[in-house]
Amino acid sequence: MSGEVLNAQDGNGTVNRVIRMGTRKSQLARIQTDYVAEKLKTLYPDVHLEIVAMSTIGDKILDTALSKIGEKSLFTKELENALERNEVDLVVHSLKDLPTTLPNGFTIGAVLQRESPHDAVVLHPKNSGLTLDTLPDGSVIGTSSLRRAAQLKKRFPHLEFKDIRGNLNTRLKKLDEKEDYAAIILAAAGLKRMGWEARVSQVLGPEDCMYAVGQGALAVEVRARDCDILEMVSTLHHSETVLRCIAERAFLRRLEGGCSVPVAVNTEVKDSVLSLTGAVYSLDGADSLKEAMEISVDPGNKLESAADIQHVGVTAHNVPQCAQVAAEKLGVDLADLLLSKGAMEILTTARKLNDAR
Ligand code: DPM
Repeated sequence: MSGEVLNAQDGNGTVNRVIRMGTRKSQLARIQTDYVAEKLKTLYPDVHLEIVAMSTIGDKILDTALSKIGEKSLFTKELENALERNEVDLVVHSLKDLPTTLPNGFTIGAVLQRESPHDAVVLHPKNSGLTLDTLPDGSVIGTSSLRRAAQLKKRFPHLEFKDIRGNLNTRLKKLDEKEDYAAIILAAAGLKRMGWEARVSQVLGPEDCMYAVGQGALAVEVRARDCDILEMVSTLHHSETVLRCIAERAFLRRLEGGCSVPVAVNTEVKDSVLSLTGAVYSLDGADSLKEAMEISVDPGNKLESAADIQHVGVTAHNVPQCAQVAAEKLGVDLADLLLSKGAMEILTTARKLNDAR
């Protein structure tokens, strides 16, 4: 694999490898990739990094709600093609944009420490000082996330919800320069990375809006067989984030959910106990199922495990296998509990209604 990439010997006989990092062209994607590049540069000063930016389907189709495009891996396919053709060696993604089942031959080689996973309210400047509670009746909130709309419709029945698409810059512009939206909902993590924290008027806690699977965490996708790169990026793993995200992704995978279903989670690790709250919603939030479970992720808690296996697409040799097995089991068990209470009916109806919109 490494034979495909430029290798150069320097005077000391150490290998100066050129690592090509693939990224989407959006400003957020560039910022995220630069962030990972900085981390790698610090850890491996001899490695030469090159950044290759490309457009994806998700970037090209800007007028349709994400959940309506009906194409899996909206933001990832072109980048994976480049990875497969050895045009790049790794790709930095927002973990929440990565499907729970990756195409054969790829793996998530690093999950970095999570930023705030919560959603945030960004107000039209004229509404400064207001909250979702105090916005006038009929105020229009912009979001194309079925998950956000479902939870917030139920919690704030006086508000109305409308799709809004485009990258973060486009959305903020649509909010500020028109009168179409009273506020928009965005991930706090993305806003922070863009340096727009000052625009956050309200961060939504789990009682208002639980977050999406993987939200706030960065992931590095690599070729599963590229051991050199896999080992290199594995030093970026953040154990607690890895375990939380394995549980969340296992939950979503068991529910057969993609990026377009109203599924939300909340996770926490405390005293070696991983807890997961998971919920599914009808499109208007009127129907919902929510349950919570926890499991010990103490490395002393020996659960049977096969060595060297991926957990919902994640390869993390340096995180205790038994803890990863436990995290995956937690996600699957919680999904099974919700399924036994009728979660599939709620999701199937939501999917049908969304397709018919
Ligand atoms: C996914 C969703 C959205 C993105 C659906 C959801 C939001 C779509 C929308 C799966 N991916 O959250 O329920 O608001 O119309 C996305 C963002 C980030 C990663 C932007 C955002 C940045 C935060 C992060 C789009 N993907 O959610 O505000 O790294 O988690």
